[in-house]
Formats: sequence, structure tokens, C-alpha cells
Amino acid sequence: MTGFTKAIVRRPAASFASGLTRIDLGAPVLERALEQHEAYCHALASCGLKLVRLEPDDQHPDSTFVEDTAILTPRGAVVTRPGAPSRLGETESIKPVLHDYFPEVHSILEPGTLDGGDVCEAGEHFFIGISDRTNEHGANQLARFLDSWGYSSSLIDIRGLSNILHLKSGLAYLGGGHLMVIQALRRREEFSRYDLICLTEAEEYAANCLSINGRVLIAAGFPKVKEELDQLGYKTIALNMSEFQKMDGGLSCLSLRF
Ligand code: CIR
Repeated sequence: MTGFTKAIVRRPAASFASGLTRIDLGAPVLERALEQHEAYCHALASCGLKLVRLEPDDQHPDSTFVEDTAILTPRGAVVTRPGAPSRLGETESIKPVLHDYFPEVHSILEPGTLDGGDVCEAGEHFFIGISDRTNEHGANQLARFLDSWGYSSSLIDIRGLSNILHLKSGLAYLGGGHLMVIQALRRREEFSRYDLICLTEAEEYAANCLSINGRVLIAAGFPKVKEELDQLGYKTIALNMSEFQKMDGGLSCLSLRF
């Protein structure tokens, strides 16, 4: 998507290494995570975004993954209800910030759960993943808010895919009808009218990339996908994400763009 002017970010807290993860890559090093986060913020700024920086939240080790706490659209915002109990409290500090920028702010309510990482905006259409974090109540509540703003949506069940935490761990919309997908999602009927860029299994972590104002932020260390994007004419910015990958997070998770 193009046309973003701002991004909400939150530095990793001192408790970062105590967050949730299913990844067996060892413990993250806080100092490195802070450096990588700063480089990420610098990249967002170089794409023309003004940063809204939230205070680190030591009570919530996963709070640097701000994307999971809200869905932002040009027509309104929705505060989520994260599916992991340890992350439920993260939304409290997001709400007042959203009210500063959005005239209409809705919330996902119990029994709904929804993580922002399961929501992939593709122009006027939104793909909503049903996952271990996002349930059908949460997805349907979001679909109704989106519908009231004139957007369409479809639900994508990813519960059978053990290699991705969220839908956007395996899917990214780059604009112009281009969808980046992992192998396990490439044959889904819902994506059949898009031009697919399919990742090799070895490079699947790179699926979580971020298209911002004509640039594409991608994780460093995945040469095939970088080359393919370069050949398609995308201007890429590669960022070292090693410490966030250890905590099951990717590029999109670290910000809320609007
Ligand atoms: C979690 O398991 O909730 C965090 N450690 C990682 C969240 C990543 N967020 C995202 O993909 N949107």
C-alpha cells in the first residue's frame, strides 16, 4: 500500500527475551534487538514516515510487536483483542494514541480474539487469518467494521499450517496486484486473481515484508527474494531482523502504519 505518513513504534522492553516464541533459534540479545529496532525506525523515516514512539512497556515483553494491537485503515481504526493471554493488556496504551489520530475507533470484544498480524490489507480488500491467535468471532467482528467502511474481506484459515504464527508471517501485499506468498498458501483460491511471488522454503521468513511509499522493507539474508524483487523493479531496503525472528516476529509486526 502507498500513501502512509506515520507509524507507531515501541522499543523492545528490558523484558523482551521473556516474550512468547515457538522458534528454536536461542535467546535474543536485547542490545542487538535495540540496534535492529533503531535501524528499522530509521528505514521507516527514510520512507517518509513520521514516527509516533510509545514508551517501552516492561510489563508486556511482546509489546514491541505493536502491529498485533490494532488494525488501521484510512477510514477508521480497530483496537484488537490479542489471542495470547499475556498480550491482552497491550491494547490499553494503544487506545488513547489511536483516538488522537482516528475519528472512529472500534474494539474487538470478548469472545473475539484478533491479532493484527493476521490481517493483510490488499487495497480495498482485507484477508483475515483464522489462526491460533485469531478466532472466528474476532475475524467476523473485524469484517463487519471493515464492511461498514466500504471494504471487503475474506477469511483464510491457517490453523493447519504449523510453520506460521500469523497470516502475515506467510503473506504480504506489495501493491499493484502483487502478493508475496509462502508455498503452503500459493494454491489458495482466494489468491488466484493476484500475481504471486512465491518464496522458496528456505526463504519463507522473508514473506513478512513491508511495502511503504514505493519501497519494500525486507529481512536481510534472503538473496533470492531480494533479487526477484529487484528484477520486478521494487526498491528494497534489507534489514537485519535476527533478534525479532528469534521471538517469532517479523518486519510488519514492529509498527502500525497509517
Ligand atoms: C508473539 O508470539 O505474540 C510474539 N512473540 C511475536 C508476535 C509477532 N507479531 C506478528 O507477527 N504480527
